[in-house]
Amino acid sequence: MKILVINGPNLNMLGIREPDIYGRTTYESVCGKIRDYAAENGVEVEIYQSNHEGDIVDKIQSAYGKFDGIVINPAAYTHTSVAILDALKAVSIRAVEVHISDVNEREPFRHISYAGMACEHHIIGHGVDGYLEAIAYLAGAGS
Ligand code: CA2
Repeated sequence: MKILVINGPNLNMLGIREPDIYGRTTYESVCGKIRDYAAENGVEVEIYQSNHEGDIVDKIQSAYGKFDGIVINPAAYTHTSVAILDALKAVSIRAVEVHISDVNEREPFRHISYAGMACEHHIIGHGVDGYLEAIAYLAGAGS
């Protein structure tokens, strides 16, 4: 099974600022955890991060026919991007939405998720372990 993990804007800053919200694990460490977990579970994983909406759309489109699942944390684009929602719908790859923080307990503008409307499962507020739970879900369910 091949899973593409996509992270949106500023997630490359993890562990550097706002540790009270996003924890102290750096982005590189999160990527390491994801790679280790995937290898232990026989999953092939590619991790992608971009600060640019169109690049994320391009990456989702390029996954068509190549990946069995997408784990996506669109970060701030979660709450604004119909383009990312449409791209996820267009490729029709099983997708899981991850948020490190509990967006539903934060500002009202974080309560809407466009990308989430194309995802079959949502892991919200479980910290960076949410990425591993998402991989476990995709690898376990329907594989
Ligand atoms: O909780 C999440 O995973 C979010 O997707 C993170 C986004 C935020 O806009 C969403 O509402 C919820 C923000 C990612 C920015 O990450 C930072 C990391 C370190 C320092 C500052 C921002």
